[in-house]
Amino acid sequence: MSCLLDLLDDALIGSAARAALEAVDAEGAPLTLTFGQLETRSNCVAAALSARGLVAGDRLGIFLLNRVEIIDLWLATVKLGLIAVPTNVLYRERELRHIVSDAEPKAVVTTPDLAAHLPPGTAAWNVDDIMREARALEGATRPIVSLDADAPAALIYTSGTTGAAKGAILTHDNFTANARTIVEAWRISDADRFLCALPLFHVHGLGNGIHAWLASGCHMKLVERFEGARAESLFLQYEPTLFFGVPTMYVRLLELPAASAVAIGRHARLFVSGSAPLPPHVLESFRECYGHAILERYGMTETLMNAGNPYDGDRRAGTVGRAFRGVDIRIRDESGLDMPDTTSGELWVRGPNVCKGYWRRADATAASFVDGWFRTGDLGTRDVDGYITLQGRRSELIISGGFNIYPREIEELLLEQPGVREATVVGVADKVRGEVPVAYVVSDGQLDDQAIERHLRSQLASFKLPRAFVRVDSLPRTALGKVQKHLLPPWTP
Ligand code: MCA
Ligand code: AMP
Repeated sequence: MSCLLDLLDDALIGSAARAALEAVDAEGAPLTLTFGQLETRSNCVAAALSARGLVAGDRLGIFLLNRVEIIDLWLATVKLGLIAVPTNVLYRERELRHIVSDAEPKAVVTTPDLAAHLPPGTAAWNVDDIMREARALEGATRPIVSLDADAPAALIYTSGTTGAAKGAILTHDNFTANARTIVEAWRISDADRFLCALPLFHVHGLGNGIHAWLASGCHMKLVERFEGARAESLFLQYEPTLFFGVPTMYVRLLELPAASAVAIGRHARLFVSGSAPLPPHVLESFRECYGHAILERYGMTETLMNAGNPYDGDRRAGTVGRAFRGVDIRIRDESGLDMPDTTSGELWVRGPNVCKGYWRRADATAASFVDGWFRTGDLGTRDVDGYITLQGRRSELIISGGFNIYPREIEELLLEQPGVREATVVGVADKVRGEVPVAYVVSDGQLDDQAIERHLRSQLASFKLPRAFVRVDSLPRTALGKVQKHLLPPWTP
């Protein structure tokens, strides 16, 4: 068991003079930092947070676009033993209210424009104020805090089938184990140049991206977000050797001119995909255009990384590869009995990567953890040679561009609308995003689509907005009243 700093100190202290990071500052000016500068900046930020009264175990919300200050704040929370609560910047007041009331952060660090989305009464701290205070504390040394490897480092909210998000309690040891696993499995070294375009409020960007960078001491370029239109110049200028993306990003990369793809592929060493299924045709087209087989892996907020295709050997399209070293994966039936190879069942996971449970949700924790195993809710099979193929989920989760959408949350909002008698939401295949949500509505009479859309937009992150509102006379239901979503009339754009 180890604390995150044990892992990160090789770079922060051991490689202090090395160039670590290229990003832009709050004004958009280029900024380069060494590992040593990251160490001293985060000491000052830790001192500023301490001066504001934060102590180990306090929760601190981080509600920011990908700015370099997230890294300072994250390292400061790690050093102080705080529990960070990184929050999706696309969330709106309703979604944030739940997280803030559940995690009870002492404060949420944000910017004035994003603060406007926080529920009234939230203690919002302006990130620029914190940074100003940190600069005034120049020379601050590391706080002296005795840290336990089993202590929570972050609460990351992930939706449940009820639509109410639950905070997965990720410990120092969870993050450390995960970083060691992927650095070893993907041979990440200080010779790498890592392009990070993933949002840092999810474990893909934070637990894999930031930690793989700091644990390996490689160079990272952090961009605010992935944009298809800017991807070509970004890749050609930075010449990354390493890229982590969601499938939507690879679909966008396939839109680049052939010569650029070849040039990008020539500099690259490894492309990794996760968070949603990578369509086999994307893997094949990418191999043809970029000369690399994307390495697909499988993870979850609650478990960090579970399985991956091999670095050497067959990266098999449509599979998520084998369990990582140190991670046990079993495929079991409803009663918890192991299924034979090639037979479908639910994936149960055990290992140092698995979170401690859900924050203040003993019921949900008890439902998901059985004798030290975590029930993922993902369905799949394992081949005789260990390769796992995911086949969907027990729940109705929709994954759009790598962001999760629970139909129930949208359905509940639709049912509050005047004139909506019944509503259901399904995921419809989409070439770019993988899936998009589409609503089916039974109405009492006239419905104003635009008014409904405006209302939903004010209540939900933009990626959850249904692509269409399809009118139906009734919803197909089982004798017990459950909606049979597969029997709904197909919708095409
Ligand atoms: C999208 N938008 C964003 C971001 N992404 N805003 C801020 N930061 C972002 N990262 C907004 C846009 O402003 C726009 O808003 C809308 O979303 C659609 O953007 P667009 O560029 O048209 O979309 P796209 O080309 O389809 O690309 C979207 C994307 C994005 C960049 C691929 O979906 C994305 O960043 N996905 C990553 C999700 C992720 O990291 N998941 C990891 C979960 P508007 O509609 O208002 O104009 S962790 C996980 O699943 C497990 C553990 C795992 O295995 O990793
Ligand atoms: P999250 O709740 O955001 O942590 O998303 C985790 C879920 O994303 C998993 O339970 C899977 O259903 C899905 N997922 C992650 N990686 C993959 C992958 N490579 N292929 C298919 N689904 C994936």
